[in-house]
Amino acid sequence: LDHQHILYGARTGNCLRAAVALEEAGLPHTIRKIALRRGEHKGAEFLAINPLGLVPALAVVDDSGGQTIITESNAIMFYAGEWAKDAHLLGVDLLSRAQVLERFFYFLTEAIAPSMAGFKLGGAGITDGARYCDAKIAESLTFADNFVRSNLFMAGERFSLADIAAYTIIAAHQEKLDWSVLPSLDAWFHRVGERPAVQRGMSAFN
Ligand SMILES: N[C@@H](CCC(=O)N[C@@H](CS)C(=O)NCC(=O)O)C(=O)O
Repeated sequence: LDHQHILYGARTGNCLRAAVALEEAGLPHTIRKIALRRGEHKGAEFLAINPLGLVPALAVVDDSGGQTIITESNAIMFYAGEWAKDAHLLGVDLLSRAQVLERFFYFLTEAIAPSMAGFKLGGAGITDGARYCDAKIAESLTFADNFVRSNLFMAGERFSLADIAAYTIIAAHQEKLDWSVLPSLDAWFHRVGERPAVQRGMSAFN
């Protein structure tokens, strides 16, 4: 069964995580940029794809032209991970999968969710709240140095969805971290940043 994949998005953390996951999975897709600044995501054409008016959205188009839309960046990441069994983005067995999920949800709940909250607080003029979120994110990311002290990657010796979640949020906050005390995280950040699929995904919406 041949499916065509179209990723709708913009250069934001949620879209980049989805784009990197598709690239690491080796899942062929086309990119369709949505101009957030022009409000394209609130226009009728995009609302027909995602009525929430949010990116990313992945269209899975079948041979007869019917399409299924997957929204939520993390659902798109799991789709990519399941699609490419050989890429082992979700671990290789029950235990390694649990370890991938443990680290994936660490970055999602301890850094990415606070980052979304901070962004919204900042937009609402609640700058103390935004600053508090930023401090929490820096603390969580600093702790992550421990995760890669004796492993190549966040959930062990294999690259996984946990590394993708970590990489995009760390890239967004890299100027707020004291890298002099994060030697393992620094080495990991370069290791991941050198992956061609990560580079392609990170520049998908340029
Ligand atoms: N929970 C969603 C959040 C999606 C989301 O908030 N997307 C942002 C860009 S990162 C967006 O479309 N913002 C436009 C708006 O809020 O008007 C996900 O993880 O995909």
